Amino acid sequence: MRDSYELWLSLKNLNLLEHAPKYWWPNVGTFEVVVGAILTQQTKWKNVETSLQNLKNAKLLSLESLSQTPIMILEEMIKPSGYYKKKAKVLHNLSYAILESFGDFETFKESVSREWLLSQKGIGFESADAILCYACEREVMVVDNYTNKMMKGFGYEFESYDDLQEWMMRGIEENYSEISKHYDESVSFFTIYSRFHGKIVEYSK
Ligand code: 39A
Repeated sequence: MRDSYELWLSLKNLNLLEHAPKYWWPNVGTFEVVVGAILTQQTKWKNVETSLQNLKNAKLLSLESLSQTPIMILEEMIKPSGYYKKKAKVLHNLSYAILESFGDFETFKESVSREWLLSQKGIGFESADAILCYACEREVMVVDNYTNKMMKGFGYEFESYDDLQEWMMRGIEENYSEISKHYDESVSFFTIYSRFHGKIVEYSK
């Protein structure tokens, strides 16, 4: 494989996202994605869906509620997605920090930086980029263990998360005109990156 465009093309031909939401992650652009990005660490997506539903049923799936609800209650709600004590603290602290630094979710979406996210306890590269891409609709591609494993299978090894991400995004940027031929209307990098990551996850599963 020469570049990430070749991988994109092979995966695109498999129609892996036929039944998925437009940008693969459900409810893109909402606070729910921030919560999902934390809960999905080291667990299956099915478990994340159960925890999200618990929070929704209890009317706790909002910035204000998560920052005010006692951590013990959050722990009960998110138990299905594992590491619930750590994740409840991260969710509580992150919600509080978003409100304190940005005032509301819309302002957070428009102005948060990767550096700000990475400076929050419990947020690593993958969670930060998932929030930037799927919650804030930025032109960022998430790379994860699945991406790393897949690339290893093709004989590529990367020294860091950022090196792998740079390689994945460069192949798309350099072949944008070829990629755009697969779409009727002009396609955004946000659309390509959000779906490309989704295709890698769905294929790997
Ligand atoms: N591992 C995952 C997922 N698997 C997922 N979906 C399926 C929809 N999302 C959104 C995040 N992480």
